[in-house]
Order: sequence, then structure tokens, then C-alpha cells
Amino acid sequence: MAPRIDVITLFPEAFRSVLESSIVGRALREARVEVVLTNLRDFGPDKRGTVDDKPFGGGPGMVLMCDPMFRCVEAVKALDARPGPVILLTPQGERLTQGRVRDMAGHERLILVCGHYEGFDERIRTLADLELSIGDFILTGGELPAMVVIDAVVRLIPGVLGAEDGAEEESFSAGLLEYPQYTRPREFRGLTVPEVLLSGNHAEIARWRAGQALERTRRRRADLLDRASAAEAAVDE
Ligand code: 4G3
Repeated sequence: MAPRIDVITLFPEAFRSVLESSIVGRALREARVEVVLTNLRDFGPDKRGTVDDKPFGGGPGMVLMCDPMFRCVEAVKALDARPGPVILLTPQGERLTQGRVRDMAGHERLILVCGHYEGFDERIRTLADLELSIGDFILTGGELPAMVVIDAVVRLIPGVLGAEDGAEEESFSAGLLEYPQYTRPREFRGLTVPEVLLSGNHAEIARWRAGQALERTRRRRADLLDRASAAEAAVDE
């Protein structure tokens, strides 16, 4: 059975672009994943669908209320028998990494919750198995972070990318940045392609690429290099 991603949001229509994008759209059409959007507003107490209120203690802005969110998460859980982690997208969460994306892709079900306004009632956090942040910046809502999670997870579902792309993920999720790539023409406005790539010597090409990936990582993202030292040994061979 295809994995299922539920999204709880006040702006379900915002997800159209991602769900209709070429790769995620095809995965949905081929039923390799199911994405179900639930509008939190449907769980508000009145006809308006009010889901926020003024903060106790005063202060600016509005806060998402407990009752609509609790009932919504409970209802969404009941839509499918399979269990799965409830994940809140918040700036206070653990940082999203490829490793956490891989963990999420291993679940048959994910329930993503998008916060809004100035935040949510602190008690809503008790619904979450995990809080995730896509980076140290504030957005107007959790929708874009949820779309980032959907895109990153769906591309890891077997069959979603071609076999070659899948293999690529294996080697470069080892923690190195990608090596430089080139295509025709061999010379463009005086910019040339490294000779080794035209040599046909596949062992030498592999060695060059590994060295480039390592060097690029050292220059741009030295923080990633601890995990990549194993790759260094391969280049030294
Ligand atoms: C909850 C996530 C939600 C509390 C959400 C703001 C950035 C991220 C929100 C709150 C978000 C992120 C909605 N902004 N970095 N905004 O992943 O203060």
C-alpha cells in the first residue's frame, strides 16, 4: 500500500503547486503516495470557522486554539488505520536534514501540521511526536515547510525517481556536496569542460568526481566533513 501523507492546514489550496509539480504529481497519479489535505477551519466551533483567539496575558497577534486542532488531529488519525508520527512544522523544531527525511520516508504514514498566526497554544505541542524546522527563519505559516517535507520525502519513495537518480542519492547522502557536472558543448563562451570527463577513462572520472566533491565540501561546507572522511580514503586509493 502506498504511503500516506496527511496535511492539516488553513490553506489547503496553497499545496496545489507542489502536488501538481512534475515529479510529485506523477508519483500521486501513479499512486506511489497519497496526500490528503484537511482544512483546520472545518473544525472551528462556529460557522465562520474561527480557530484562533487572543493570547492570555495580552500581547499582539492571535494564537491557534487547542480545541479545533485536537479534534482535527484526532479526526485525521481516524481516516486511516495505519499509525504515523504527528509532525509540527515550527521554527522551534529540530532541524530538517536528509537523515530525518530518510527516517520520515520509512513511515507508512505522516501527519504534518502547519501552524499559523503568531503561533499556537503551547498545549498543541503535546499532540506532536516531533517538531521540525526547515531552517532558522520565520515564515507566515508552516505550509511552505510542509511542502518542503513532502517534496523531500516523496522523491525517496521507491519508483518515484529513475533508477539512476536513486543510485545518486545513495552516494551523495554520504554527506558530500555534489561534484561539478557538464554537458555539451565542450566549449561555451571560452568556458571549457575538464579534460578528464572527455577521456572515457571511467575509473579516473570516478576518482576525479570524488575528489571534486570532497574539495567542494571542504571549501563550502567544512561542517559536513566529519561524516565524509570515509570518502577521502576512497579517493586516496
Ligand atoms: C508555529 C516553520 C508556526 C509557531 C513555521 C510560527 C518557519 C518555520 C509558525 C510559529 C513557520 C520553519 C509558522 N516559520 N523554519 N511559521 O520551519 O512561531
